[in-house]
Amino acid sequence: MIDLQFFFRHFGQRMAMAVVVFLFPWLLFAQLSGGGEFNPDLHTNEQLLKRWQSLRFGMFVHWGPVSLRGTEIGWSRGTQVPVTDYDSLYKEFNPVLFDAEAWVDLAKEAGMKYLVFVTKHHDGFCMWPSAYTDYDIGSTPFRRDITGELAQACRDAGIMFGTYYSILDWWNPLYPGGHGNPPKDTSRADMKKYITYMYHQLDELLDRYQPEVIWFDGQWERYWTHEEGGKLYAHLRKKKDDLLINNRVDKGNVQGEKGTKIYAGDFLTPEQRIGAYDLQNPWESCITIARQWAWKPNDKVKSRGEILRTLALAAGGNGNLLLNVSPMLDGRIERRQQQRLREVGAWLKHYGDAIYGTTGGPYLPDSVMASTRKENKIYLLLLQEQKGDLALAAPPKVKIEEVTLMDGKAIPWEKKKDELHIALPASLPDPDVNVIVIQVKGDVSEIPDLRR
Ligand code: FHN
Repeated sequence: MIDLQFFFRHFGQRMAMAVVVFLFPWLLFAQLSGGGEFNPDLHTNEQLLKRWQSLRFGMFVHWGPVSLRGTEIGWSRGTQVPVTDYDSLYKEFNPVLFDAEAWVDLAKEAGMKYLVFVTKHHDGFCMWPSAYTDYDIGSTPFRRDITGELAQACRDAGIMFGTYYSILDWWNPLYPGGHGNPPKDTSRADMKKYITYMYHQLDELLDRYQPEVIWFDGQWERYWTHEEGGKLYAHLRKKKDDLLINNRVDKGNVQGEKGTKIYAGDFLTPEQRIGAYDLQNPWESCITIARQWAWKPNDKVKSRGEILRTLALAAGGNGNLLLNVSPMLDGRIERRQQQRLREVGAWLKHYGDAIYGTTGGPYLPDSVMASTRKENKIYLLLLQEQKGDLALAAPPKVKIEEVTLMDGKAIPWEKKKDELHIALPASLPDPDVNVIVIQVKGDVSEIPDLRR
C-alpha cells in the first residue's frame, strides 16, 4: 500500500495531497474512509471526528462484578477465578456507593472531555438491562441501569459519552471462542446467531444511550472477519451518522495497517503505549492509570509526571489519550486514582491551551520535548528539567514575534540563521511538564515536520 505519510511528510501537506489525488484518487479516498474497502462511499463523520480530536483527553472505565475479586476483567475468568465462581459474581454485585454524577464531576476535574464506559467485556456481562440476556445488571441486587445513569450524567455535564463493547464473548455459548479452563463447551456455538445477538445489543445501546463513540475490542479471534467488520461499521453508521467507531470493529492492527487491505474504523487504537506521530490518521492511545484495567487492591498507580508526559506526547503526536480508571466493588473510584486525576486536572487548568484543540507538531516528539500548535502559537512541552539555551530549528513559513511562559512572561530568544535559541529561566514552574509558547505571525499548519 502506498505510504501516504511519506508523501505528506516529505512534500508538505498541500503538494502531497495534489500528488496523491492525481496519481491515486482511490487510495486517498479509501485511506481516509471510515467504512473500509467494503464501504468505499462511507466516510468518517469529519465534523464529529474533529470535535473528538479537539477534546484530546478522555476517561476509560473498566468495571463489572469482577471488581468483587480484584482480578482482571475477562482474562481472570477460568484462570485466577474458576468459571463457575466468576459467572456467579453478578449475584453479589451491589455497588451501593455508585454515583454517576460523582464520576463525571471527577472526569471534569481531571480535565477529561469524554468518557468511554465498558458495557460488555470479554466476560459477557452486560452493564445495562438488556432485552437479549439475563446476564446483565438487571439481574444483580443493584438492578439500576448503570450505563443509563452514566450516559445521562455525561449529557448533563457536556461530556461526550462512548460505549466499549467486546466482539468476542467467552461467556456466551453462541460464541465459539473461550478462554481459560475448563475449555468452553462449544456444542451450542453458532457465530451467525451470536452476530445477530450482538447486532441486537448494539442497536439497544444506540437506541437507549445515543453514544457518540462505539469503542470495539476483542476483534482479534478468528471467528470475527474483515467482511463482518465492514458490515457492522456500515450497519451502525446507517443507524446513527453522528457516531465514531474505532478501528477494532474490523481486523486492522491497532495503529496503521500494512499490506493491501483497507480496514473500517474512524480512528486507530494503540494500547498501553503512545501512538506514532501522524497528522493524517486519527488515533487514540488507551492507557491504564494503574497497571490492571479492572480494579486491583494496591495496584501501582502511575505518577503525576508519567501521566502528564503521556498526555503531552499523545497530543504532540496528534493523538488523543484515553486514560483508564478502575472503580471498586462498591462503586467508588479509589482515593489514590482520584487524587492523581485531580493533579492532572490542575495542570490542565493552567496549560490546557497547549493540549485542547491543538494539532501535533511541528517538532516531532522525543524524550525531551513534544510540541503542539493552534492559531498563531506553537507550544513546546518540555518533558524533563531544562535550563539555559534551548536550541531548535527555527520554524519556516512563519515569523516569530514573541516567546513566553504560559502565563505570558517573556523569555529572551534569538534567531541565528535557521536556528532558534531560547534562553530558558534558571527554574521552570512545573516539576514535571513545562510549556513554552512561541507566538508567530503566519499559519502554523503550514510548517512542515521539524526535528529539534
Ligand atoms: O483484552 C482487552 C483488555 O482487557 C482491555 O479491555 C484492553 C483495553 O483496550 N483491550 C483488550 C486488550 O487489547
